[in-house]
Amino acid sequence: MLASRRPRRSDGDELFEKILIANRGEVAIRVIRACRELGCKTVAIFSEVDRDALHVRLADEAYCVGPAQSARSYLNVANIISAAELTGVDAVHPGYGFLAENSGFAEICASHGLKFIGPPVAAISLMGDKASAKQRMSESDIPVIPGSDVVTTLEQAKAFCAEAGYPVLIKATAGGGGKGMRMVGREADLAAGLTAASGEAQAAFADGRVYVEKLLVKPRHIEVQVLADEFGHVIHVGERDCSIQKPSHQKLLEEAPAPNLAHDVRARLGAAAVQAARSTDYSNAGTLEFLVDDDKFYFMEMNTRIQVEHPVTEVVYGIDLVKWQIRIAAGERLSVRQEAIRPLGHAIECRINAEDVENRFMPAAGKLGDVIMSGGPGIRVDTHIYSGAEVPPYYDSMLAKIIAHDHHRDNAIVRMRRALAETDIRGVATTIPVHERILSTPSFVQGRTHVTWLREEILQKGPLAGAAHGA
Ligand code: MV4
Repeated sequence: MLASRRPRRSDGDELFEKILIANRGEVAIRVIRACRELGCKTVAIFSEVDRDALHVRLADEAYCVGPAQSARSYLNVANIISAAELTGVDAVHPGYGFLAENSGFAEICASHGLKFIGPPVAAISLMGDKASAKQRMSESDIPVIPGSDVVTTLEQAKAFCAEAGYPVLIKATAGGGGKGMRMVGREADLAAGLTAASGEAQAAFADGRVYVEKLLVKPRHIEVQVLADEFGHVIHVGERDCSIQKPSHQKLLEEAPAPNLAHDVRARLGAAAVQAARSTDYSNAGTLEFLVDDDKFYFMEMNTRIQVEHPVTEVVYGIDLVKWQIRIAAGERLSVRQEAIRPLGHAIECRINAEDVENRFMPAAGKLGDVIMSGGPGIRVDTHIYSGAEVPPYYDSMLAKIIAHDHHRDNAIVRMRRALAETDIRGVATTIPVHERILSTPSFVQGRTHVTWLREEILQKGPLAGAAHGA
């Protein structure tokens, strides 16, 4: 059945009537909340193990799209499109993960008359290929890390490395997230590095192409939030420092603004992000990731979705990014001018995952006991868990995000320590102990972290105090 849909209006006083949220967990709830405040009805989807999930309860309607395994439910395009048609929604919000950066899914939505709440298909595909993304940015005068083209022979790799100097980093064209990445310190190890990286990339992405970059030593990961409407108006909403990541390259703690960032570097990052979005005819929300080395920065990749860490930007800039995603997709013009985008204070987000930090962040599924979340002044908690809920082993292990906001970074840190102390999640091990350690480490308090800081200053320094949390 193909439900009739109202024509969309461009004057912005009318949004979608009903939106399907193609996701689960806290982000599904985040989107449902935005929809409700905008007056849009919501349709949730769920897998067989998510019947009692909070996103299902909070939506106006909910439909089961398959068994527990993501490939058969949250990634099941046919079933998701069927649910959208059956319920007569006019738009689909993909959240993050799952189908959010799948250009094929965005295309299928469009061909079924469903507005995909995200960027154009062409922008998703361009940025999904790390080599083409880097090339486009380079052509648009955005600084990129010195690197080779795709290397198909050892000789090509050797030629680049001899010119750039060791150490180098081999990266997968289809990669991102660190998969298929190999550091090589000398020419003698280059062949083995190429074989390993290419093999890993082939296994992970069915695409073994790799390229080589000069290795940056102790850079910071700083990303810039952009918003673009469908009429070519682009703004940036400041930066986030996401240098604190697990060995698997998943972010653990993020903050806005980035501490100790020179004014001119901040301004140049913002301008580069806007230019990058313009050069790809971008629309909707997106994030430009950069590696920052003192006063130099380099484009790393662009995420064509709303990100997990978007709340730190929201609280510091007083802007609802998810509502803007929906408004932009509905054809509204961005009414905010760049000059009006001003940060107020500082925000830190801690990701509370069901993981055993002592056991290399091993995911910990199971039935939760009592769950007590924090709150009070300057604390926002985005979560889908509740006392007695099941944490299924099939999905991402993130249970909650605690966001602490205050006028100054030092106070935001104090506030986050208070929130972590109040939080009591029984039944599974969580990342709370590692956050407590991070927040009381002097170099963090001084704002002197970088991408290898967590490993060097926290994980290699022995067992965590307070590991008695949880189970
Ligand atoms: C790098 C780098 C140093 N030099 N590239 C890691 C995942 C992928 N997105 C890119 N990554 C890196 N690329 C060059 N040329 C260091 C990293 C890196 C990293 C980057 C961001 C956040 C955490 C990281 C942890 C280790 C290495």
